[in-house]
Amino acid sequence: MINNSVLSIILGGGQGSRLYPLTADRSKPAVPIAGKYRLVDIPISNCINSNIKRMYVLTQFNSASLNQHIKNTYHFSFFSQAFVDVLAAEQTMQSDKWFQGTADAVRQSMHHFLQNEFEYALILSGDQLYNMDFQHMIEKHKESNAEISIATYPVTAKEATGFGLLKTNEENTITSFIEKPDESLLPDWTSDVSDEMKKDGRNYLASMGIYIFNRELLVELMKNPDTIDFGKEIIPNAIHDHKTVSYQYEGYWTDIGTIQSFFEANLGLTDDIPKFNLYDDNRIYTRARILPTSKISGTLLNKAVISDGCIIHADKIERSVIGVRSRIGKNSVVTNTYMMGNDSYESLEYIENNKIENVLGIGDRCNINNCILDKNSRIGDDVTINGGDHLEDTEKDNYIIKDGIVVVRKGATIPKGTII
Ligand code: ADQ
Ligand code: ADP
Repeated sequence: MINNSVLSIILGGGQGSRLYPLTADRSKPAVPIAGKYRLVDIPISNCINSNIKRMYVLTQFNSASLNQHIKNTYHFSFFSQAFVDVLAAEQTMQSDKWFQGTADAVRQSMHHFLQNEFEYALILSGDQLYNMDFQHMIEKHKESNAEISIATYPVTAKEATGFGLLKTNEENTITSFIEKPDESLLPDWTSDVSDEMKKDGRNYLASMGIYIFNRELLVELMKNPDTIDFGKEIIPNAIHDHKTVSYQYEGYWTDIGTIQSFFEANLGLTDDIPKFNLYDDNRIYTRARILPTSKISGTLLNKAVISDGCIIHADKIERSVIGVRSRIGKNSVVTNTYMMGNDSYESLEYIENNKIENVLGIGDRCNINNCILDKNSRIGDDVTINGGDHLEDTEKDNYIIKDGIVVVRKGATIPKGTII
């Protein structure tokens, strides 16, 4: 039975500038993660696992790959009311129709939501890695007679300035809220957390950007066109007039909105016991591609996550995530790298007939370290890419360097012999 009282709204991304160049020509929810998924699969799967099966994904671009992915992945029975619909900002970047912020995105799409029956709107961020049972949060919301619930997570002082912070009373009602406070204000914002959290220095209660709103309240709050963001305006104003409770989450949760956090979250999947566990009955759904198994020859694999359909001859792959249909040539060494893989294969015949010098994937005798290789990129033979703090932020036609991570653009070629 599908839950008809909850409608899910997934905030699929602003202009995606922090994830540039991965968002250069695709919308943020379509960014590939973990070798075979896309960012949007995480919140959608959490909803499906929580038996919430009516979802809207709000995004700035209506990219072909996002629509194709959603259309090809989330098939529901003809008789079901379940759906995943993408709603994109309707005009160009220059136009003021562009979603100005999270609340504005919801406001501009409100007429679509109101065509559905629902009592509670579950508003989710599209760029977070976590596994959460939303039903439990909804039960707590109902039990406490709240009008708004905010999922919260204890964080350290170092992390705290990047989040909305809040304080609660004994009943978990939120009494004050500040969006991304200045460091100097932090001493006023500590919370009473469990001993275990205290031990880790996680003394601040952060908003996870996951909200439940009662339908009528959301309609009312969206009437004020001056409110642009949930964190900046809606929540700080609403807590004074409407019962807003904190739902403290205990599991693993991380924001993957920047190149660095995106990179670390992906490589974290190679840990012996990853914090985000894909090896679980709580499935993360994605498109079934029906690819052959991976073929690996003469390669030392250590902490490697290898997706389907790869052809690998490398000497070594270590602490790396290798995406679907990846090809890696002889005597190459790949470390600390997220290779997203390819959309299609390049046959030997095609390579020969077209005299392709830099074939899809990584060539022979390459050394690739601290790198993100976007899809369909070509790393020629004898290329060395050694990312790290010694490299300055750079922007080139075929790659960029951000926080020491070398990001090779989608479809770009790094010609043979290049040293970065
Ligand atoms: P941020 O993550 O910094 O803080 P924001 O950039 O507004 O907030 O993003 C929230 C979500 O909405 C993200 O998934 C983002 O991609 C998406 N988004 C942003 N602008 C959008 C737009 N114009 N249209 C569609 N989607 C858009 C928020 C809260 C904090 C909280 C953190 C937790 O404001 O209080 O602590 O989330 O990560
Ligand atoms: P992305 O946003 O991932 O970079 P694109 O907009 O290029 O992707 O679209 C990629 C989508 O098209 C994927 O779903 C991929 O599987 C599909 N695709 C691309 N090329 C082919 C192909 N030759 N055969 C089948 N599917 C393809």
